[in-house]
Amino acid sequence: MKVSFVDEADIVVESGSGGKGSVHFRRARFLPKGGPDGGDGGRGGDVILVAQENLSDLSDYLHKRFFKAESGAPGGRNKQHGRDGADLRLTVPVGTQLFESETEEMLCDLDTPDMQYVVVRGGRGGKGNTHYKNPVRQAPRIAQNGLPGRRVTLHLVYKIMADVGIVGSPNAGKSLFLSRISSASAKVASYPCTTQIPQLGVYCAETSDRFTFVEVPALAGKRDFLKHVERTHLLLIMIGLTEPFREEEILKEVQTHLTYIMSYGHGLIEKPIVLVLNKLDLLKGRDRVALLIPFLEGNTGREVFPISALTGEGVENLLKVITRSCKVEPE
Ligand SMILES: Nc1nc2c(ncn2[C@@H]2O[C@H](COP(=O)(O)OP(=O)(O)OP(=O)(O)O)[C@@H](O)[C@H]2O)c(=O)[nH]1
Ligand SMILES: [Mg+2]
Repeated sequence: MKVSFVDEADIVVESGSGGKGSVHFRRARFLPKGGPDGGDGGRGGDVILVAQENLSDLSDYLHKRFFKAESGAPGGRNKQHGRDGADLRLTVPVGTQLFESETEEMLCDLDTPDMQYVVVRGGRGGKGNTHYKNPVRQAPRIAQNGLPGRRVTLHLVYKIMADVGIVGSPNAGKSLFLSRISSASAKVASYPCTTQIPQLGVYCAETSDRFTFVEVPALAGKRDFLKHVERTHLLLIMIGLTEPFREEEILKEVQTHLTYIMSYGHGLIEKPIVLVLNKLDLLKGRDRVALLIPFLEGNTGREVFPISALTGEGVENLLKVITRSCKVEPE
């Protein structure tokens, strides 16, 4: 199982320089003073970032930080054009945003597979001396240098592409729920904060629609993982119910999550958010849950769904609501 997850990286990219134009004169037998025939230099390579589907984080950019495209070759004799430098294509996971570090401006959001962005264009090749011949200058000894490549420092931020975000309390049963509805194999364990990095699972509905769920580490975690639910259509806040519980304490727990989501900003609090009370199977009677639901709904204005990730009770109903909500609000 992958234990590290790199969702931000800083890299420096540089396009290739253009090749030099050539100073050369035609040489042939019986032609002592041939005219200029120096070719142009080749164009430098571009640096292009490409969104690739099978990548799951930015760990490729953890150690190597500097990337340069190939420069163009110089022009040659006989008007030979120098070879163009090869473009440098750097792959990043789908969902990576590119920022120019200096200005903090977002250059591109690579949010669809195979989407590309040319960060810097290669320098133009220099002109060979053939271009400088004119009626008064028959033997130009000058040519142009290629233009230098451009260097840019980029800040990359990977934000997972998913339809539904699962946040909530440690040990609430988020991973068990995820593995119940998808083929994800997120580790499930009876201690808090088992999940240290975001976990993805794809739920295939009967209608053959597919929805991607992401579990982010419980909010008690050290790092801020909420960026990975920014792109979702819907958030689940999951709470594990264990007896004995007090209604006010559950409400407080829910409000802590809502406050955290609100203070994160980025419009998260405006998304549809539903509350999921898990571990229903552990409760002796259902009477108190029947009272807890309207109590929470009344105090938070959010819909509440009781489920058991273990037995599956209530899960189907919850999934119906989720799929409906995701289909109504496609981005
Ligand atoms: N009885 C019962 N146990 C559950 C249920 N859901 C989860 N559990 C148990 O609760 C513990 C925590 O489950 P996880 O799925 O790891 O919880 P989590 O929310 O992902 O936890 P962290 O990743 O550590 O925050 C495990 O021992 C699960 O077996 C449930 O519906 N009923
Ligand atoms: Mg977990």
